[in-house]
Amino acid sequence: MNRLFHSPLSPFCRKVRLTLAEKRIEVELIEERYWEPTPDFLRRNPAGKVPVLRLEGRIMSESQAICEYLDEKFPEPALLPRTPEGRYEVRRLCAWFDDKFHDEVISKLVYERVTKKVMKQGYPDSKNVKMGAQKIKYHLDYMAWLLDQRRWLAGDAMTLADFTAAAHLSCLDYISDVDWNRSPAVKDWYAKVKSRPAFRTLLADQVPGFPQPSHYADLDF
Ligand SMILES: N[C@@H](CCC(=O)N[C@@H](CS)C(=O)NCC(=O)O)C(=O)O
Repeated sequence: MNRLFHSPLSPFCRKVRLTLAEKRIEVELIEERYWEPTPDFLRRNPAGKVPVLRLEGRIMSESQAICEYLDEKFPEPALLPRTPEGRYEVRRLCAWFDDKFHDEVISKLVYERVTKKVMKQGYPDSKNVKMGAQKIKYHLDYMAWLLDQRRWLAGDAMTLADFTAAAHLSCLDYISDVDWNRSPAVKDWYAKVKSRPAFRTLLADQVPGFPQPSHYADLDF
């Protein structure tokens, strides 16, 4: 049985879930409390991080490596362009969201508001929350600037860059931390990604102690 060891509000896990679903690869989702690592979990990934994918007997970690592997192994529908230039731009934007966006926004909002509580690590630090709420504006404006020139984030076709960005934004949307009125272009883009069948798995998520807001699963938000 194929399995994804994951955590519901991890953007890295969400990016892999979107890629698997887009390629119609069925997996059993197993929730991993990565902050209380078991010997089995560390055997699967000595780095002690989720996601971990078990696919056809192979154990894999690191979301970008997993998604690129899946795209090579199951080429349709393609999530990376054919040209080196196109692939470069997708990888650049995946790194933008997985590194910069994660550090400046996710770790300041999702970590402070949700992860800390789940891990019993105390209360949100309001300085960090304020900083994250400030920084997300810059990122939404950058996305709006990209979408002013392109149909999708990395070009004229939907790619892994869109799934990566949407995976991160969807975690924030779960805690109502995205101002969708800031840019109609970003809102339209998110609506397009959100309405794909692959997105359904994310819309069904329920995090104990954090009820899903009503707009979260609404395709007409
Ligand atoms: N570069 C990794 C990052 C994965 C990651 O940081 N996952 C977090 C959950 S969102 C985690 O497992 N953190 C545990 C730790 O850092 O010890 C990837 O893309 O898969």
